[in-house]
Order: sequence, then structure tokens, then C-alpha cells
Amino acid sequence: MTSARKEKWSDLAIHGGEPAFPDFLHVGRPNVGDRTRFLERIDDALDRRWLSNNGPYVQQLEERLAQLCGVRHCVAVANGTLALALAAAVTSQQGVVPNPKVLLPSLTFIATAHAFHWLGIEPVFLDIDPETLTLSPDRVREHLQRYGASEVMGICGVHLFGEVGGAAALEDVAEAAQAPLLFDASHALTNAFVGERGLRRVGQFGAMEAFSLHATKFVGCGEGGAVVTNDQEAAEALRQLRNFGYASDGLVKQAGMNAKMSELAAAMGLSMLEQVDRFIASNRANYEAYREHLQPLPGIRLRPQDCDHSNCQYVVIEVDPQQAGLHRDALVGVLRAERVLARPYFSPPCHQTPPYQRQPQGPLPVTEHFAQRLLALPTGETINDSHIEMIAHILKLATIRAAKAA
Ligand code: T4K
Repeated sequence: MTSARKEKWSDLAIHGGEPAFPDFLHVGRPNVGDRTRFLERIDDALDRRWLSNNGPYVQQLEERLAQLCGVRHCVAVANGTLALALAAAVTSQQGVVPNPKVLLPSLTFIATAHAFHWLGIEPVFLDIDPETLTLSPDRVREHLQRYGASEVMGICGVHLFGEVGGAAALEDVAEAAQAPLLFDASHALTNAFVGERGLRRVGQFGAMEAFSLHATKFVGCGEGGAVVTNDQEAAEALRQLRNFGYASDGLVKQAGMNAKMSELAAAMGLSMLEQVDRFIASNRANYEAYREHLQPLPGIRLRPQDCDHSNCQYVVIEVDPQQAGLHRDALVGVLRAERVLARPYFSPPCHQTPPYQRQPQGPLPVTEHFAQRLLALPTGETINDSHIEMIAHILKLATIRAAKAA
């Protein structure tokens, strides 16, 4: 339900009008899979009295995720941050580098950087490509040419907002420098890219790809994550690391940790995976509705999506403060007053946060440009066309008056 249509600028809630929505609209509101199947699985797990430690649901989830990505191995873990950290640890072990560094973008969720930092791997933030919002292959090449690849334990690309277009070019640069390449694929489960090598699904890029299966993700387990790879040895090392370093013979082979996924989380993931077609259909319909309703708005540009090959989980607009007449952060305030919790993902970018801001770093103009302008809008099954029409209408009322006044 939305409240009566707002006719003019002064009807906006930020100026004292009635909020447009009775309840808050969230970015990241979880979709819900098949409830009956989920509860049946929970019952089964309780009857079996097997709740963790590589149980049957975890194994089924791993099989299905590997199949979905078209890769040989999947290792499910407790969350996406640990998925990245374990992938980083395995990569570090494969080629021991003193004082290791990782090249990665700053425009990402903070966990991408933390996962490496916790292992004593220093994040080196490089700028992104404005088209794909992914680590710029040119900046990576320049860095490797200037400083050499010897200090770098790897490169970590991020398929930001599910965008996969920049992944193949990063592979070329990494291959030329013989630097291991990982991807943070947290936003991109089921996505694909059609390029020179035909259609490649996310999961098949680089040496390993890490997913978050957090509640807010396209497929969520509440908390969960997974690493996929075609490398048998890496998969075995990941399995050991997530289970205190135990190998299949029951002996501890390395200093692992506890990163295991529980059966309850896997039961949820399986019930979500059974519904991915439904989730994709509703996300795509919402994306198309935003495209239609936002079209005539000056200063507001919807980030493009290849809807045929994307889960469309993120609807992100770019706000040009000159043309729109107000800054992205002012729009966040306007929307919040209407009970629309739009999120300025990812602002501040990692390199401007306390853990990383003192590190030596080069200029990141493209990152900083987009960190000031991007705004994620609510989507998912709790959002429908009338919500989207109203959100677009609010943006219109806020920007048209501001643009005239500017
Ligand atoms: N790499 C990338 C690129 C990532 O985006 C993430 C996670 C990771 C790595 C790390 O993966 P995990 O270790 O988390 O598996 C949220 C999520 O907490 C985080 O998982 C996610 N990225 C990030 C993009 O978004 P916040 O701090 O922005 O928001 P949060 O968790 O408070 O929730 C967002 C909105 O969702 C809120 O408005 C409320 C709503 N919500 C949330 C939950 C948990 C619900 O409606 N229901 C819920 O159950 O981080």
C-alpha cells in the first residue's frame, strides 16, 4: 500500500508531508524460498540428529551450486567473508610471498578488504573501470609493470552489483603477469558473460570465486558462503581449512579454522535454490519497471544490466548532482523520510575507512566519483510496480524542483 499521490514538492515527507509508505522498504529484504520444503528439511535434520560437520544438506548444496556455476568443486562455508579469506589463504599457500599484498578495488563491501587484511595480506586499492565498475585492467597492468608481481599474492576482482563484463580482461592481465586471480562473486550468483569464449557463468572466472549466501543475497542461507573452483587440490585445501585443518584421514594437516556451514543454513540455501527462477523473474520485472518509470528523470541514470544474464538483485542509480540539482546523500534523506531505505553502496569506499585510510595509496578518481553518486534502490519480491512508480515519482518531485533552483 502507498499513501495518496504526492502532487508537489511540499508534499514530500521531508517537508512535512505524509510518508509515502506505511512500512519501511529495504534494500536487501530477503526473498523466501519454499517454506514447506524448508521446514521439511529442518524436520529431517532434527530426526537425523546431524546438524553440522559436512552433513548431507551441505553436500547437496555444494553439488547444486557447482552445477549452477558449471564448475567441478564447491566448498560451502559459514559466510562470504570466510569464503574469501579461505580462498586467499589457499592462494597464499600456493606461492609463498613475504609481506604479501593483494590488488583489489576499493568500491566494494568492506568485507572484501577485511578478508585479506585478517590474513596479514595488505590490500592495495586500485581504481575501477567506469563502464563495468570493476577493477580496471589498465590500472592492474600499470601497477604490476611498475612494482613487479613478486610482492603480490594475487588479484581480487569483484563482480560489483552482479556486473561481469570486466572479468575476462582481468584474466588476461593476471595470466600475462602469472598472478593468481580470485573473484568476490557475492553479488553475481547465476550471472553470466557472453564474450569471445562464448557464454561463461560466474564461478568459472579466475582460479577461485567466492560467494556470499547472506540473508540479503540473491540466494541466502541466513548466513553462508561458498568457494567454487575447478582445481581439485585447492578444493581439498579449502575443505581442510574450513574444518580446523583436518584432512579426510582424520589428521590435522594445517592450521585451519572453523568455517563450516550448518545443516540448518544449507537447508535454507537448498530451499532458496529451488526458487531461483521465480526470484530472477521478479527481480527482472522490478528492474524493467524502474527503467520505465525513471526514464525521463534528469540527473538520474539507472546502471545498465544485461537482464538476460543477470539475477538483477541490485537496482542502482547514479545521481549527477549538477543535473539533478541535489547530491545523492540529500536524495537518501528525501527517500528515508518517505520510508524508503535506499543504500549508498559503497560509500565511503574501503580506502577512506579507518582501517585502510592511512595506507599509502595512489589516486582513485573513478572510485571516488562513483562512491559519491551511486544509490541502491529496494527490489525483491516485497517490492512491486506501484512501489516503484511511487519511488520514481518521489525522485522526480525532489529533483525537478531542485534542478530548476540550481
Ligand atoms: N563481498 C561483497 C561484495 C559483499 O557484498 C558482501 C556482503 C561480502 C563480501 C561479505 O559476505 P558475508 O560475510 O556478509 O556473507 C549487508 C550485508 O550484511 C552484507 O552481507 C552484504 N555484503 C552487504 C552488501 O549488505 P549492510 O551493513 O549494508 O546491511 P544490513 O546487513 O544491515 O542489511 C541491509 C538491509 O537488509 C537492511 O535495510 C535490513 C534488510 N534486512 C537485513 C537482514 C539481515 C532484512 O530485511 N532482513 C534480514 O534478515 O550489509
